[in-house]
Amino acid sequence: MIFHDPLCLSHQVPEEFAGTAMRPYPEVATRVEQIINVLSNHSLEVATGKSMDLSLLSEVHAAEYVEFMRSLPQDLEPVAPTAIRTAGEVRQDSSFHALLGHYFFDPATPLMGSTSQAAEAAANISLNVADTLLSHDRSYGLCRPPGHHARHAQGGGYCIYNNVVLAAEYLTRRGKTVTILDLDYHHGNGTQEMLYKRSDIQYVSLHADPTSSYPFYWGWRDQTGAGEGKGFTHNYPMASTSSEDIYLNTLAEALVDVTDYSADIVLVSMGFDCYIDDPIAGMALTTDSYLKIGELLQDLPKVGVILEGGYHLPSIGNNFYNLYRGLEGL
Ligand code: Q9C
Ligand code: ZN
Repeated sequence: MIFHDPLCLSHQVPEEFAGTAMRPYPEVATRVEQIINVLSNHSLEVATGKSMDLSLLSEVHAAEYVEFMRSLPQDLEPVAPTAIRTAGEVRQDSSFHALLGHYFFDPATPLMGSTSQAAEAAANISLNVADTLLSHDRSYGLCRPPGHHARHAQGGGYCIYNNVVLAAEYLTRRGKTVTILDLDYHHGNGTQEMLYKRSDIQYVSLHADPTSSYPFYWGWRDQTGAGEGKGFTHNYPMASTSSEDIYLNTLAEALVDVTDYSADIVLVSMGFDCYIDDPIAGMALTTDSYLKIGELLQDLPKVGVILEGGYHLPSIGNNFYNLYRGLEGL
């Protein structure tokens, strides 16, 4: 099953702050539309799925953060924080801009009136993917906005809710062990942090070296988990310009961790921003590489794919389809 919800397309912010000037926002609705186009050209249907119980959202995330998102006015024009609260306090009567800087950790994730609805639709898709995996071997979610940078009580990095962590939590509550395999170009700092002390969800990530790539402060190789979770986080930082060869060899290495852990279900936190022409990244995967990646994952018994980043248009459609082909053995 491939899940999509038209509400995910309603979050449309025009630009982000890029150091000295604004630039067009790369996380556009067209990304998902182009994936759906390619899928329908191959006679593959996407479904909206069921309305799932979203109360889990306020457990995986701080309830006050979810409440803040739900309180945004429907007619809010795109806006990003001007100050990030790295210290100090918000108080009862703190202004909207004060709260924005409290609930977001970077200035490049603008919000608008439809953002909360879009983010809940993405969360709902992710829960549909998880639920489907209880009875099927493969499931795909075209989630937008993406999720893996989102923290327990903060958004950032184009992410509002951590869709893949939500799916993983849904599955562990039904007795399953889960691996999250994160193939986005950027490290999933939110995912790592939310799972760092847990042993029932393994986190394995390939990503660009944090010394030079967003999110900069996480994803170091020696971050391997803490407490109960010691040894259940595996980071594979790579040169930010890595070739297909380096990428696939590193993936083969990381898959040893995955097979050693032998989770009931593998959720792939799937970004397509390692693609050679991605406008905000720098690696060199091709459309053919995504078929190879799918084939490398083909023997895993149960796999769910949750969309994260990937900003080159229109290649994202064919890249997604090739991953699908590899995973399905088509
Ligand atoms: N000069 C995801 O792929 N800004 N998020 C980067 C680069 C934030 C990426 C600026 C990138 C977030 C889901
Ligand atoms: Zn990314």
